[in-house]
Amino acid sequence: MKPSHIEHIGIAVSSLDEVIPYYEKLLGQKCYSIEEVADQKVKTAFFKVGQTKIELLEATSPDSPIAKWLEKNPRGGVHHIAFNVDNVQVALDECADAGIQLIDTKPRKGAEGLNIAFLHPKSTHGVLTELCEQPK
Ligand code: CMX
Repeated sequence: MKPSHIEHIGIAVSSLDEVIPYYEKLLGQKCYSIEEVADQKVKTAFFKVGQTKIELLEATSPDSPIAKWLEKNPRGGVHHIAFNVDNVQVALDECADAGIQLIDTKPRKGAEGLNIAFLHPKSTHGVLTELCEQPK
């Protein structure tokens, strides 16, 4: 697996409305998209810095991964890092062969129509890692 670039950095927040103005000021741009991803139980807000996006994540349900993470990290912060790969299924198979624990054994649909899959932080040295493939 050889990712082309960091697709996005996922940042967990308690409230998009509270945090979006900070990033708009910091990055000198308007948030270009807000999208709910029902499958992941999140609402996302996106910014772009070069090829890499900043993805703010708000929970849409108490059992969302973001709600659970915020219980332990109430101030919010970096939740995951996402790498862009050509083919998520091929990359997942390579990770499994290398003994990395997968959260998803098959790609799912994420925000912006990307194919996505997660690797478990217990086998990635504590960093929740996402693999992303652009829609064809
Ligand atoms: N980064 C690093 N470690 C994390 C973590 C994160 N984001 N989230 C949880 N963990 C750690 C916990 O600290 C805990 O470690 P310890 O056992 O040492 O205490 C361990 O993982 C288990 O955590 P948990 O609170 O019991 O949470 P769960 O097992 O229920 O779930 C995880 C953890 C990573 C499997 C789950 O959050 C998951 O499936 N994540 C992938 C999907 C996701 O995060 N979706 C939201 C983003 C969607 C998007 O980008 O569109």
